Amino acid sequence: MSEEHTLFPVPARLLDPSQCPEPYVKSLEEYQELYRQSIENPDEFFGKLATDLLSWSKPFHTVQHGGLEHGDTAWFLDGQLNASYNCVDRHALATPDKIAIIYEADEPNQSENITYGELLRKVCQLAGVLRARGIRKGDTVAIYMPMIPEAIVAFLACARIGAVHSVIFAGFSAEALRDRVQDAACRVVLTADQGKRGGKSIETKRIVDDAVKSCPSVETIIVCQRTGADVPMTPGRDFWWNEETSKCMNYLTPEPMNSEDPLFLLYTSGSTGTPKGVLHTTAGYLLGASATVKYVFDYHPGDIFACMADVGWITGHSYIVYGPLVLGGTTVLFESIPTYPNASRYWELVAKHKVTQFYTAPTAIRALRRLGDEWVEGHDLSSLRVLGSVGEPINPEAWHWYNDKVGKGRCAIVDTYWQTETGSHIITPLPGAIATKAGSATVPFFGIDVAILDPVTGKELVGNDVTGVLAVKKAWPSIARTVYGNHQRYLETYLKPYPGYYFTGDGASRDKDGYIWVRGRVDDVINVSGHRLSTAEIESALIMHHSVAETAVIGAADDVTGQCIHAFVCLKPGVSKHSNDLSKELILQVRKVIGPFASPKKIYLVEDLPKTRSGKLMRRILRKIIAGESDSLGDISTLADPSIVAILIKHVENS
Ligand code: 6R9
Repeated sequence: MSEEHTLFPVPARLLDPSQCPEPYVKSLEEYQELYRQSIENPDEFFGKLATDLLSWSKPFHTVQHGGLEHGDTAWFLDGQLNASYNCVDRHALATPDKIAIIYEADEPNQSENITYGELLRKVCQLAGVLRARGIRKGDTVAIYMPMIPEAIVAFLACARIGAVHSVIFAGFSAEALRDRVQDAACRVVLTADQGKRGGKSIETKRIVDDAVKSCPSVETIIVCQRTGADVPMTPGRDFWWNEETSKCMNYLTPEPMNSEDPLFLLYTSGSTGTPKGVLHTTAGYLLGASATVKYVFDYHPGDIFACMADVGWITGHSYIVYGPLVLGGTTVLFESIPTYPNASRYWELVAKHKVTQFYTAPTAIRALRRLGDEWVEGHDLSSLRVLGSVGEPINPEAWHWYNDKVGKGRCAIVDTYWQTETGSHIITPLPGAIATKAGSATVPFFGIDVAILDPVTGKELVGNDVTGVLAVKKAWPSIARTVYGNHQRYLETYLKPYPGYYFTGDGASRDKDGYIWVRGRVDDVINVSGHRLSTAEIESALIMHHSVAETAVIGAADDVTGQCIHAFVCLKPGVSKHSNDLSKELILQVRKVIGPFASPKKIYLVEDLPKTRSGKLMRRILRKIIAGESDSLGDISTLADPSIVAILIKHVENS
């Protein structure tokens, strides 16, 4: 039977009160009733949720205003709150000795626990440093840090004083960092001397130094000592984290923020070459992140939540930092990689810290599955209740392996579909309520009015058994409010393609049982190991190389990384294709401009690219050639030079 027809019921163990805490939502009927309320009466539903989950220094009067039609969504108007108060103070007051962060360092024997009491002091002190450097509400602060507890402290210190943080994934190159710091005119960069990952050192501070050479907005760099390496410090600009924080008071009053005040920016890739700073605001975002930790991960007091993402991506923002901490939970911060020192690392981590919710990406699951079951066997994984997947569609083989070998058939698998722009999960099962299917993100979360649209007419495809593009009909609390400095781009990317809807950029089907299957991007965004990249961004990196005349980047299927990058490159006249190192140089070029995670897997040095007579590149043809579907290229008569196709096919076959 195909995966589409096989339903996996909620594991009986989760509904047995002698084995597990009672799930917040316990049956399909209960989910359906709550979902109905959330759609029919969102003011009441989200008004109550926001009062239950968040602490307000001034209550809100209006639950929601504006929406998708005009791109002016606003939630919890007139309310005031502070994210760091919600994540730290109130828990530090109630349970100061409770562990907030379990830091699982690169070397397994260097773990460290941080209590809510300690976290409050660290956050206040760093907030004091930022204040002393002149940072005020609304200023932008860049965070370029390895996966160490101070990274979380950095998020919360910014939030405490109302500064807008912009975290840049520490795998980005100096040039990529520079562009993002410039775009938001960040005044401070919070960083570390070096990073540590899989036993290797990363020259974090040197990358920052390189980047800020052309960032006149940067006045201050605060450097945390991760390894104690000797790094250059520029007097008057660079300061040691510990020296500065030790001069600050243990307490600093949190700045009261309006619900709609910005909390952070996070750059993500779209269809064009320049990344956009997606902006999230305070109350709606915090509500989305915490409500999904509560309901989607069924997080109960005492649970140990382990999200394996990097804090540099949205998954880290919502499910390492804000979601678990708003709930007063314990979050695991994992600095290493799944295969260091060996492929049991994840499972040792689960056993050591008695993890209850574990969250990773299909690419990691596939890579570990390939290495063999022996790495999972023999570890005590009995604490696990919920296993999450995120970042890309999960293929059934990986889903089954996760369910059988890791979950032993006793855990709920939650395949959570969402995006940087959605802030929190929008399509996902709930552990105690929704039977799953291998590869389907299943059903919409509360308040998400999902629509599948005909891509051409934009008409909503109602009923089941339909395929089209995935959209949402109504604004929800954690939807991004704008693109930093470019509201027009926000409207054009998300709201104008299908007026009245939020457009996700993904294709999807709703099967005959009403389950949603997300198929992947329908735009020029590619997904490599769950990292979102735009083809245009990689193309513009390649074109900066002096030998390159023209290029076309394509996402090709890959067994481990989901997609990988193939680049077709036409060289400038006079440049020899046979220079041995040119392909290597081009790969280095991409690493330099974007970062190692964007490296092309294959480079084809070709004479020409398939273009229409009007000069439009036909990527579809390149995609088909790479997929080995040269026999179904479709109509190629519109090409300026159809003979190029046979040449390209030969080229790809021979390489
Ligand atoms: C959270 C995150 C978003 C894109 C999204 C889609 C893909 C994420 C998925 C999934 C199928 C899932 N995606 N989760 N596709 N099933 N469970 O990854 O955010 O980096 O912005 O990427 O990732 O294509 O549009 P982001």
